Amino acid sequence: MCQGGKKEVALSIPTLKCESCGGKLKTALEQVKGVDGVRVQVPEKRVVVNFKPCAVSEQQLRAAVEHAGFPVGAA
Ligand SMILES: [Cu+2]
Repeated sequence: MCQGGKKEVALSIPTLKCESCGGKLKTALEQVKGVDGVRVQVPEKRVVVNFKPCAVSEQQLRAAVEHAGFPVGAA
């Protein structure tokens, strides 16, 4: 059972420089089970992810971003 809500996290992506990178990142995150929504904000160099914390952890989201080739920055 997957109950108990939704969470939102903003990850800082220092190497996010254009919409093309953003598209790749969005696609990678949308494939992760438990992810409900992805908003890529290129000017702010960050991605905001809505997810179900019972299905996927913030750590797993970071790993997915890094696996896609984008190191996650601090805060
Ligand atoms: Cu790019």
